[in-house]
Amino acid sequence: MSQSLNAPQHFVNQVIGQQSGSLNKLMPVKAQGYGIAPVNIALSKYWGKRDTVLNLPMNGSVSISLPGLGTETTITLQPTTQNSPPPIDQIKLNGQALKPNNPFCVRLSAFLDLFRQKNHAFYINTHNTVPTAAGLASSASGYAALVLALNDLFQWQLSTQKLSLLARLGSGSASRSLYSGFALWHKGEQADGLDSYAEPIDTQWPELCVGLVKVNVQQKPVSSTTGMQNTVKTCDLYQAWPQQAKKDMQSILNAIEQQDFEQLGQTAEHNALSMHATMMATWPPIVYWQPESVAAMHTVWQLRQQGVAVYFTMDAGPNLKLLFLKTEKPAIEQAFGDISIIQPFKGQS
Ligand code: 2P0
Repeated sequence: MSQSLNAPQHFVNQVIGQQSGSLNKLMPVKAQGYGIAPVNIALSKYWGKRDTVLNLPMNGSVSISLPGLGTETTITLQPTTQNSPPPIDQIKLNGQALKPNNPFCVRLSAFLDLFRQKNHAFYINTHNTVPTAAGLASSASGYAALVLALNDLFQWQLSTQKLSLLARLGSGSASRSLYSGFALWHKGEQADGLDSYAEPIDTQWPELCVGLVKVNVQQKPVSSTTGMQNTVKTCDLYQAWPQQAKKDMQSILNAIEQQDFEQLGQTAEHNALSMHATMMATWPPIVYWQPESVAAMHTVWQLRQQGVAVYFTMDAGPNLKLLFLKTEKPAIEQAFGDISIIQPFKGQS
């Protein structure tokens, strides 16, 4: 492998099996590639990178995917001529053509550079069924769907584990969105990043419900990527995070295995609040919460005092995700009114 390749390109070539002198893996085999992937909610969170170039996390994480919420993407190669100027991708998001200098396009095109022959431009048509950048993890489903679409376009026929590695390079949490149900993203130990991928956890939990409390679906003020880098750099409390994250991840895995809801809920809520504590102790401070977020937390705590087993988790945004079992659905609906309730394993038992 050439020494002149940058690290992400070398990583991609290793994963897709691109070797100099061998079959070109970046020649499309089909006219169009297609991919669809769900969003996922982390029960024990990813916050902080140990390698920002290969997008390697400081800690492992565990998630649950939400069926019916996610991203659907098609990708086509644009016709180009030999002497045409450098390629510019055309990107449509939710039916709207975006300008190439839109930050969404800049990030996507930089990722696509890893899969591009020099004069190739792509046409991407992507639809989210969750509000973009609203703390509902559309980048996770987005990069997972894109990698599936690339796998289809180029007919690599990669294992889901390898697709998870590629999705991770686009967005860390995307590594977990290749799966339905529970997924475990391994932190990995190797410097080359080839052991940091997600795997499915083969356990169903049909009674488990996730409630989406939408406080605000506007673009978040600080991206996760920037936020976690500032946390790693400036937050003294963060030193304690990787160890707690490891312990919480094990506790969540045990709770899933034992179907112990109290343990799952308690650990997930404590883990989320601990992550937010490191965000708040970052400089400049990162506070994703809004007054309505705190009000919703108090409602959850009051419900628990009344004997309703409900817990929450929160990501890089103001919205709460409630965790409860199906038996508590009427109490949750009464307290929160019009919230979306998803049963991740409904129909799969
Ligand atoms: C998670 N989040 O585990 C955590 C909890 C947000 C808070 O993964 O820089 O968009 O693209 O790797 O994956 C969001 O971070 O960040 C995230 P990048 P990503 O779900």
